[in-house]
Amino acid sequence: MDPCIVDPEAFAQAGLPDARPAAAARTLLPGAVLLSRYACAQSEAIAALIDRIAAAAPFRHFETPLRGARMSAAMTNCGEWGWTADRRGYQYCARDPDTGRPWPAMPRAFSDLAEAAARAAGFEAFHPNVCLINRYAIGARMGMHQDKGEPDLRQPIVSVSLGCPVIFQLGGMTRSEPAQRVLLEHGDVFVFGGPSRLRYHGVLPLRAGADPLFGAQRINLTFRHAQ
Ligand SMILES: O=C(O)CCC(=O)C(=O)O
Ligand SMILES: [Mn+2]
Repeated sequence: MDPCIVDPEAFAQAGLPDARPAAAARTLLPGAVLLSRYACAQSEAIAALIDRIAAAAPFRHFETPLRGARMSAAMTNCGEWGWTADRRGYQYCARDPDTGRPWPAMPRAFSDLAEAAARAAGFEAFHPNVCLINRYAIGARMGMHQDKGEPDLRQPIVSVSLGCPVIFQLGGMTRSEPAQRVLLEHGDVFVFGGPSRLRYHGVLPLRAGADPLFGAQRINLTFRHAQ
């Protein structure tokens, strides 16, 4: 084996932190940048913070306007605002509709990570005030959609993947344009803004697997500036 390539299994078995160096930023399309393994070093701290957030604002499967169907990913939020869905539509709310309480504050470690990733992808001055946390069980997916509910489209979206790998679909500005498939693995951070800010995107059903830290699921943190 090439001595520069670290076997992730060996690290997991030895119980050592994943010390693989982050690959260079890869621009997939103008404004769409993949930072491979960028969040690996923080993943245990992030997992603990997600547990605290979910204790105050539990994961739930939002109902949608599509004849009352529920999202297949379970969701919660932290930050000043939270993304929500119900039969009437999609909206940002300052309070968790299930508990009536404000969403848990966004941990500094989260906003620091998201801002640094945005800078690494070429977006200065990103100020996330929402972190939507998506939890995918095996088989859960997210259909093609645009993130267009945020008034300031100069601010990018920063998307952190943890746990089981998934195929992300990166499409065009219309639903019918063909999408490229991108493998998102544990620790990968995908940033899309500028000319890619309104690209359609989604994830294919999560395939069976087991991550050493997150088990048979995938977590996605989607940082946005809303309102
Ligand atoms: O899970 C992902 O990678 C994408 C999530 C997403 O697009 C969203 O929450 O709007
Ligand atoms: Mn999205």
